[in-house]
Amino acid sequence: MASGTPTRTTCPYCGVGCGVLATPQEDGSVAIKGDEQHPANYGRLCSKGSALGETLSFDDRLLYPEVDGRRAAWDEALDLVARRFSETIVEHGPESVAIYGSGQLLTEDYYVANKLMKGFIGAANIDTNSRLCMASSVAGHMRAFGSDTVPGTYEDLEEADLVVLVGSNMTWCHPVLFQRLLAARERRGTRIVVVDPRRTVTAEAADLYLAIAPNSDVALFLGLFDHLDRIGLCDSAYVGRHTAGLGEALGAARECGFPGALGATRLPAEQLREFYTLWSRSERVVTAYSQGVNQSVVGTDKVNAIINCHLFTGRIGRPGMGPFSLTGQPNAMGGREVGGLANMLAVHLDINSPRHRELVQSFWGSPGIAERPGLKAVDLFRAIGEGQVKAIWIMGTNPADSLPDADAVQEALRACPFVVVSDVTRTDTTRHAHVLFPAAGWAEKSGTVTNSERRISRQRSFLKAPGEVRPDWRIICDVAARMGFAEAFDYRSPAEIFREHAALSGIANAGTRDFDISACAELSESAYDALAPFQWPRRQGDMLDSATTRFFAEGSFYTPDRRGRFVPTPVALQAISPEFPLILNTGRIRDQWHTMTRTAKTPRLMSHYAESFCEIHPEDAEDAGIAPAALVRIVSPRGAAVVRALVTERQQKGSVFVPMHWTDQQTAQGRIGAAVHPSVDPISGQPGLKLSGVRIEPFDAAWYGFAVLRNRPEAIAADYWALAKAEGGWRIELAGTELVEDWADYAAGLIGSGEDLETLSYSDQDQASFRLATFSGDALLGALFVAPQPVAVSRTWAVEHLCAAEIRGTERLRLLSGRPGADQADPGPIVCACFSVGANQIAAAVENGAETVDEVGQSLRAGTNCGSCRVEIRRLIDAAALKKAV
Ligand SMILES: Nc1nc2c(c(=O)[nH]1)N[C@H]1C(S)=C(S)[C@@H](COP(=O)(O)OP(=O)(O)OC[C@H]3O[C@@H](n4cnc5c(=O)[nH]c(N)nc54)[C@H](O)[C@@H]3O)O[C@H]1N2
Ligand SMILES: Nc1nc2c(c(=O)[nH]1)N[C@H]1C(S)=C(S)[C@@H](COP(=O)(O)OP(=O)(O)OC[C@H]3O[C@@H](n4cnc5c(=O)[nH]c(N)nc54)[C@H](O)[C@@H]3O)O[C@H]1N2
Ligand code: SF4
Ligand SMILES: [Mo]
Repeated sequence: MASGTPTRTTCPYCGVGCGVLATPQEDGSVAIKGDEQHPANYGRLCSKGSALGETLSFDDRLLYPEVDGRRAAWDEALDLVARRFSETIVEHGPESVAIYGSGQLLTEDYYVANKLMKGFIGAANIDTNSRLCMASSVAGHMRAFGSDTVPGTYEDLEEADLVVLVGSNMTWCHPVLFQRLLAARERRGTRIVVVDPRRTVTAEAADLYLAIAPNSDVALFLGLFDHLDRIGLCDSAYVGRHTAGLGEALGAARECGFPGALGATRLPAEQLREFYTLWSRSERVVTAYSQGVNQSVVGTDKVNAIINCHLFTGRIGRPGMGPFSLTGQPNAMGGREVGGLANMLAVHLDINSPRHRELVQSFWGSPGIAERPGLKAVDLFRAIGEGQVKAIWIMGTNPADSLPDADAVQEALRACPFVVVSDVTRTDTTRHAHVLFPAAGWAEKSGTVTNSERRISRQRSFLKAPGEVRPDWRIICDVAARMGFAEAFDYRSPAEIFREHAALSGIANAGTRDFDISACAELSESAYDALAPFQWPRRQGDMLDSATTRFFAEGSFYTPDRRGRFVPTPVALQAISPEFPLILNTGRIRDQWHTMTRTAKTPRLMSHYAESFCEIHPEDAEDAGIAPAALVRIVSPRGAAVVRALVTERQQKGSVFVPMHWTDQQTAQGRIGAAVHPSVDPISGQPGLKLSGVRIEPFDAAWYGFAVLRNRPEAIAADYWALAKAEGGWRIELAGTELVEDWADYAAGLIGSGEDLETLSYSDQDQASFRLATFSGDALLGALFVAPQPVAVSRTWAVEHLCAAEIRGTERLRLLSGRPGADQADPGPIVCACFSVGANQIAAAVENGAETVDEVGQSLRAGTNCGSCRVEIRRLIDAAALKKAV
């Protein structure tokens, strides 16, 4: 841990699972670099990974346990949780308590949480946010393969001739893997097809973009299946030897056929034909998919519709081909391995099998084992609301924002007799906690995670834990011990837990189950410390440096007859009520991670989008009377949210898109989860987070405001606000439905006041135009701009004043006028977060002759680090070229 020594660890964000070198510096900061030896990223990092060092401050960390909102000793908090859980179980049975975990826990944390609930409490009410993320992929894999197996590897994306990205905004969500794909395209001319109802940056990088109607993926792939059959592309040797169930599945495909696919997807016929031809002619094809597939009420069918086409052509498990589920969270895969979902057991054993239950029970030496699946996330929170579940322990996830019908979730938590939350910081969920456990964060804890290609990597601590925080595995074991299970939870290190997990994976396995890492069952502490990234399986006797692994090229599925299954997937379209006629689609943006508890701490990552927004097609905006950059209210039968309108043709008519990220911590009414419907896929239990019926209406603003502030305001008096960290302070967007009487007074409340401060202000007759800047000595303390329409002040330029040591004379007046002078360039909205390069700077570089993304990079460095803004830079170059042409 000495300063200057890099620690090899793994990025805590997405499922790409990049290796990171973290080096603590003398001044207390941490230098972050990509690990060139890690096979996921070979040294690259994206904007979020690169900014990890800026998220490690302790300022808003939870440092001590709390009971009912007051600081408590560990013993008191642990005793209370153990006692309340035990009492609730005695009084109401084991199914009256629950754990809600996360794909962001480490495998070792996850393993002990699952062991406690299924093996010692004896019920299966442990579910996780992976239910919102990977459940449909898991269910689709189980139906087709008999196991939750991702057959391929990242190299397949580089060795394919065609990569189809279905419901994946890979440029922003799996950026480093996407850069690997683009590099492969440079080398071998890979064709990329993107299937997404929304024209994303990924769609713009594609060779063919299919803007399908929302949720029509099943029909798209049924049409493909039918096409493959018609042109005789069945690999009959593979199908005959290794699969079952073709007849019925093919029946469904024939029933749909080309006309069915055409009708459902609403694509032009020639585009559909082009896609089918491309797919059929490319033996090396990878169909990679993410939440546009999983987060649907027909998500499992989408997965199987894709897998069917690969089984039919035998294009699976060989280099450069296969279906590929892109995992979201850093350890969603590890969570599945330990059996963290309510319908799984452990190490890919089946909770419904008495033999498997008996294996696990005797291995654990547990008093009784869960005999049936527990409640899945959406049902679990409903059961809390209805009073069936009376004690819940939430770890490493923020359901008050991220579950659908999020207001009902908060109601349920409010009504629940006993809520425990383990987190690193305060969130919308922690405000409901009776007991709050301060968890060690990324930099302070050790263990393992598994990425999208089944690669297990070490996470290693490199900072001393602050305050009294403890790693999650330790907290769980401490509670388990106090519940009377001390012996079974007597672990001294994560290595000990990992060994047990590895040993369990080998029990009665002998190749009958995919997940087997029993070669690691005897790892010493030092071997665990030094463990290099490896892919499973690693069976007993396997070499520690065994080559890349793939599954199913020669069949050997994990069904009872070892045959893969075709699954019939009939077309089912979701009805939309006329009262809520627009489809609300939700998802991610490049620089934020989920509910922003870490990424919102860095100004760099807040500069790409500083507030939430709703992408609306121009015609829908006009129909609803919503002007660009105005505020829009999104209303569903469940709840509502208010965000900025982003009117754009990238959005197809009839749908709107809102990022999932913003919470009550950053904005007034921006929790989009409140408007999202809780309907789920009946097979996987995964909610259809990409499709909710809504209507949109203008937010009736009497005034709009924008302010830059040195200090975070204590209270914000506005019907709408969105606060973001900026270099040197904060920036805030404001709006109100009623005019403010005294703007100077209002500004003082926001910025601060005092005799030693100097204030300049300007106001108009109309009561809705006002500007004010307050200076403390030579430096800016804050500035407020108010207007009857959305405030037209360059945000980047205004924010820069917070860092200026000295602002005097005309510069002060210019700031008040809200316009940069001729000698001061306005960088424009930030495009490249790594080097803070704005759109205007890029436009100027293009004006000065830069014609390609690389040339822009040469003059500004933009796009030369993580590369995830390169598509946006391309878009700006094209726009400038178009402007020149007309
Ligand atoms: N920057 C960033 N990266 C992340 C995360 C993050 O929070 N921020 N989170 C990580 C996690 S946990 C996950 S799960 C992944 C998610 O990664 P992705 O799945 O790539 O991201 P999303 O934005 O959720 O959704 C992907 C796309 O699905 C599209 N879509 C919506 N409906 C449909 C449909 O019916 N059919 C099709 N084909 N597409 C549809 C949406 O328009 C959207 O562009 O990202 C991971 N990476
Ligand atoms: N509308 C809509 N909703 C969605 C989605 C969507 O696309 N649309 N996507 C869904 C998906 S795919 C996902 S994965 C979820 C993600 O949703 P969440 O899991 O709710 O989101 P996070 O913000 O990642 O929450 C992680 C929490 O763990 C805390 N934390 C970080 N490290 C640690 C640690 O080591 N220990 C502990 N105990 N806590 C820690 C963080 O501070 C944070 O509060 O959201 C889902 N919800
Ligand atoms: S792509 Fe980015 S977020 Fe994902 S693991 Fe790599 S550095 Fe982290
Ligand atoms: Mo996810």
